[in-house]
Amino acid sequence: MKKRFLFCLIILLSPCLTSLAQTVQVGNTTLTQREVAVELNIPWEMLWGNDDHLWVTERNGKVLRINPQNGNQTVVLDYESTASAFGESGMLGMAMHPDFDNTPLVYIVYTYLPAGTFLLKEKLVSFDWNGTELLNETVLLDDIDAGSIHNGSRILITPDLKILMTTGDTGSGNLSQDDAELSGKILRINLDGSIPDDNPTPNSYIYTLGHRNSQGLTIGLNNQIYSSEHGAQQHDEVNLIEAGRNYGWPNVEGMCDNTVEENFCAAFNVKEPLKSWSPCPAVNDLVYYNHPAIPEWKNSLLMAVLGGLDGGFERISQLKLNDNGTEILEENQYFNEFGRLRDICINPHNGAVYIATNGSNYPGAGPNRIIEYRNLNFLVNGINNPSSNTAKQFIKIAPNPASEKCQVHFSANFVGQSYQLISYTGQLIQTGSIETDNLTIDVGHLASGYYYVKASNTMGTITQSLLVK
Ligand SMILES: [Ca+2]
Ligand SMILES: [Ca+2]
Ligand SMILES: [Ca+2]
Repeated sequence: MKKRFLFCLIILLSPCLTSLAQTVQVGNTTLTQREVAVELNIPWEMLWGNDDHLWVTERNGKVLRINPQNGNQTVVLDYESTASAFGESGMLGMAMHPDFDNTPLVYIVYTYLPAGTFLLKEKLVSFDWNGTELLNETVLLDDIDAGSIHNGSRILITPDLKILMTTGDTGSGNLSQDDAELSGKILRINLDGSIPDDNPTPNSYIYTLGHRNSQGLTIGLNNQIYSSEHGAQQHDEVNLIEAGRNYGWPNVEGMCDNTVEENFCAAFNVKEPLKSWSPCPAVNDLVYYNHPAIPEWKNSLLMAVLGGLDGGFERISQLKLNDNGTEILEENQYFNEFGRLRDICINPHNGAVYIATNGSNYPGAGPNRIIEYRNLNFLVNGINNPSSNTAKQFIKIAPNPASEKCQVHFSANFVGQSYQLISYTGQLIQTGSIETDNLTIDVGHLASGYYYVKASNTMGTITQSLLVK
């Protein structure tokens, strides 16, 4: 059942960084919406970094580090010419070393064309973080077959310091059952790129097989691993991952529920999904939520859903688990008004969630945004909003929505820079210089719709949406 939820507009009385605040009700908990950033370029992976920033891969090859308070974004890696992005390929999953303070390594998967070839490949690498940028790329595992479709790839570092990495079948389903191929699998890899001694098959990276294209991977209670997986037309899946098991593709879709599938499942140790969906809504990132800030979501998987080939299923699904995490008890759906939802992450301090939108249609039209949902009544150390006053960079727009003129208030460090007003379809509407920290912009001549103001200074770039009515 789809759960309907209420939106209400809150007239903004307090000086915070968003001009439009909407709320969403989750049972007895009220979540307040806030736009963190707009104008991203197909945000693919978004995670909460140990440095309390959002880290985002853009599929076209950049890594951004975003201040969740004010949306300031800096490019910490620009691999647009290296990570070959076409179709579904490009820069994909990312994870940080669990002891990032002492071992500042960032792990990334991206696709590439080896010199002199036209055969796309995929590799897992690490970079050093020097506080400003990612550098010193180290290859851990490369030469994995890739394609314009079905490349996975989420990565997860488990408490025993192994990397789990999903790979896709590259459009060739027969690879998924072939234990000589790394495609269509979940791989388990030491942090230095070698094969763990305790993998299910000696001298093999393969941890599980029979996957089509898994693009969600997370860890829950008792270190249980869950993945989401795209089906073909029917049977998107969420799976509980067990070492050495076969997940069926391409011989089995969804449950083992016809004679041919039952025979295959019995012969090849197939693990059925915890849940499957038909027609495919295009399931993507998974995170495990267990924070007290949203009690209704405790012990749940939150799953970003892209919407399916023809759209219509875009949402975040809350999948409530049983106490030992082995069953999905119910599904509730939220946030279905932003288009394709690719990714979700959690602020571990205040329990807020961030969702990354991938625009209205495949494979990533704008607007690509990051939106926060937070229970403002949940206090961290008795304080409601400890860092909102420390934001040193901001753009505030009022009124918003606007129909004739609006005031755009920039933080003082933008004075002397220029701003851009851009439509959600990417058209540059106007530019101007920020001569004072408070500009009046005439929007009366603009077509109704969403726009955003963008400004940069030495601290980085920030954006703020504006609705013209
Ligand atoms: Ca994520
Ligand atoms: Ca399966
Ligand atoms: Ca089936």
